[in-house]
Amino acid sequence: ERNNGNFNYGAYHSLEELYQEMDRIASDYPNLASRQEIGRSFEKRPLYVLKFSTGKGKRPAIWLNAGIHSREWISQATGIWIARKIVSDYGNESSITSILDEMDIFLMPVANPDGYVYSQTKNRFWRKTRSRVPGIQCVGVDPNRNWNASFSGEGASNDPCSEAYHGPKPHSEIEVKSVVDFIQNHGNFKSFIDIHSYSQLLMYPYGYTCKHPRDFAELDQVAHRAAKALASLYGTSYRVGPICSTIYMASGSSIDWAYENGIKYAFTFELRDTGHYGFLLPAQQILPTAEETWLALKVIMKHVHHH
Ligand code: ING
Ligand code: ZN
Repeated sequence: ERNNGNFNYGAYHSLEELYQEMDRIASDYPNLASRQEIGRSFEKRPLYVLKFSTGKGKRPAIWLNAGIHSREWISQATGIWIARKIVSDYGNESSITSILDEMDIFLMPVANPDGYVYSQTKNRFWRKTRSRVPGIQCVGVDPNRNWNASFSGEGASNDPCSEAYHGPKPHSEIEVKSVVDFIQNHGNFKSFIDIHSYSQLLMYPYGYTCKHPRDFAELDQVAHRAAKALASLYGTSYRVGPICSTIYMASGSSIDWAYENGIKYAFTFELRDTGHYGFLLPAQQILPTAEETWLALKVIMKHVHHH
């Protein structure tokens, strides 16, 4: 087994460095990981997903989504750390080994690459995509209001200049459409987990209504167990609940779309911290954040595997 080479998992990286590291993970573990291009961004950057699989065909699968909002850098950093963790733990740690013996994991560490490059080079606090529409001055759409789940309902904005602009139509953003098409073509996803920052929350549907989902009791119980595992490492405390009553009403989000399309185990994390550093979480917190988050993810993934 190779080491981590030059890649420092305790630092924030450029898109190019993250994409290179994804490639290296795949080439270090060719029987376990592969990097797939699922489309191109508005600015024509590749949209890369790492597939972790030990079998053939369309096994039941888990989608791990990070970096949909570009300024939430701890999300992309945690995503790439998880990728390395999966390949180095397979065959050495029993829970990830048994999950991957029967299921596939798809991990997208940078779901909004145009926004990430813009946040790294021009405006650190850029959240949206970088799409442009003729005749409209403001750039970008909130890619977590653009999914076809109560699209343009409460908790999204019609104003193209808003940070929560839902876009001209559902899946108008190629970054969103590419994931939707991939998941629908695959047809066997059991879980969709979207990773944001910040606020230390672990949430499940719905965002577009405060009505409880059909699977409320089960999702709430799994989320509480996951949050407990997360806290066991460094004491980081998370609040748990449906999006609507835990953070705010939000329509057109990825996990509401997943849940309404039959992917029952739909969760979203808001990683560290609770606002002291906010989006500017110091790099020294990347490794502890990723490690504690992994414990929560394993609780969820084990539950998905057993159900
Ligand atoms: N928060 C999320 C947002 O998109 C969220 C909260 C998550 C809403 C999942 C709906 C669904 O506003 C951040 N920080 O982006
Ligand atoms: Zn976000």
